[in-house]
Amino acid sequence: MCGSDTACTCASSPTTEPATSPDGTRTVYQIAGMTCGGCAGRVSRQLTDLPGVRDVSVDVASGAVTVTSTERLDDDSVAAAVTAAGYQLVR
Ligand SMILES: [Cu+2]
Repeated sequence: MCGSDTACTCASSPTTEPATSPDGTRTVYQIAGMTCGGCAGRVSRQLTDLPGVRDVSVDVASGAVTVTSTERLDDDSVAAAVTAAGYQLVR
């Protein structure tokens, strides 16, 4: 990528962020249709209602929704919650 064979630092560096942390499992979902903070709020509320969910963080610009839960969530449950909010889970 950077044109240098030696001492290249642009190669992919190892991910230091663990998939699971002591406070739960973090999963990033891609959701289509969100355009503003109101959308984010609706999605966030629906997902927060799912059993085991501890935290929901929505990035409207990219459509990425990070869900922290005590255990791994069922994709269908997440999709249903997103649909209930009026949006679509991309998978
Ligand atoms: Cu909106």
